[in-house]
Amino acid sequence: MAEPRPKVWVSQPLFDDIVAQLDAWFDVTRVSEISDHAPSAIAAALGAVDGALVTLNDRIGEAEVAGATHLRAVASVGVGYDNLDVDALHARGIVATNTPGVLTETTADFGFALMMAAARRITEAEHWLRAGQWQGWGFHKLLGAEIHGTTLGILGMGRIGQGIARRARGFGMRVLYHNRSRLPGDVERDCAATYVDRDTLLARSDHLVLVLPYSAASHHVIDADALARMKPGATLTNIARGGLIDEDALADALGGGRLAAAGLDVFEGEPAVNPRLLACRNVVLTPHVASASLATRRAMVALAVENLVAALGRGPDAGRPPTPIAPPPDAGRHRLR
Ligand code: 8YV
Repeated sequence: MAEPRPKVWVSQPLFDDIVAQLDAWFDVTRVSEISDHAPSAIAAALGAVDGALVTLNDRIGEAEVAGATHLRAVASVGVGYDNLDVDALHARGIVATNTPGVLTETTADFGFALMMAAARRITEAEHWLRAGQWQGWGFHKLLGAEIHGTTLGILGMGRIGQGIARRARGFGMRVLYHNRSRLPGDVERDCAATYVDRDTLLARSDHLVLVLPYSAASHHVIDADALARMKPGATLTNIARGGLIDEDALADALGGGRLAAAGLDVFEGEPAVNPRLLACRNVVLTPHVASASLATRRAMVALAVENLVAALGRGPDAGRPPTPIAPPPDAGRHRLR
C-alpha cells in the first residue's frame, strides 16, 4: 500500500501558482482569506498536519505545538521570525525555516526611501498640497532635514543594514553602525561603514535606521532614554519590528521637536497603530510593506515552499531545507502576543 501523503496547512492566501507546487507532494489545506488566527485555531490546524506554511501574523509557541504530534516543519514567509518560538519548535524536533536573502535589496530600497521621505517631509507635503493649502510660494514652507553629506546610523548590520549602507555611499553620507558583533574588515570596507558603540551611534547619527531582529533582548531598544541621547533634529526610521521602539516615548520626542521626523513601517500592535503617532504630522507611516515588491514577495513564498518540501523529506533537497533557522543565543525568549 502506498505511503499516505503528508498533510500541510497554508495559513494565509499567498500566491496560488507557487503554493500549488505543494500539491505535488502533500495534501494541502489552504486558508482562502487573510486571517488573524486565534491561538486555539492555530493549535487545531497544526494538530492535524505534518507541516505548515505561515507568515508573521501566525504566532507559534509552545502552546500551539503542544498537541501537534505529527508536525515536523514550519516554514515562515519572512526573514524576521519573532512569530516563532524557535526553541519550543526545536525541542520537539520541528524544523523551522525563514526566507533570508531574497528580500534584502528590496527591503533596503524601502528603508532608504522611508528615511528620505521622513527627512524631506514628502508625505506631509503631498497631504498639504492635496488639502488645497498651496496658495502660492512660501519659501520657508516644509523645510526638511538634509540627507546628502550627513551621517547615517544603522542599528543592526545584517544583510539589509549592509544594503542600506551601500546605498548611502551614493548620497555621500558617512555611515556608522552598531551590531551585536562587529563585521569583518572586508565587509566594513565594502559598506564604507564604521563600527561604534550604541551611545555614539545615537549621539552622532543625523538619520538612524533600525534593522535589527526583534527579541526580548531588543524590546524597546529605542526608549525615552535612547531618544534623549539622539542628536537633536535627527530622524528615526524603523523597518524591522514595531516592538523595538517605545512608541509613546517616540510620540513625545516627535511632538516636542526633539526629533525632526520618523519613518515607520512596523508597529508594536500592528495592524493597530498608536493613535498618538497617527496624530503626529512629522511621521511617515506605512503598513509593513518594506519587502512588498511583487517579484520579492513571490521569491519569499517560493523559498518558503522549497523549505517546506525539503524539510518534509521530499524533492531534490529532501532533508536539507535551504534556509533553516539556527536559533540565536537569546532565542526562546521571543515575546509572543
Ligand atoms: C514580510 C518582514 O512582509 O521578512 C520580514 O521579516 O517583516 C516582511 O518582509 C513578512 O515577514 C511576511 O510574513
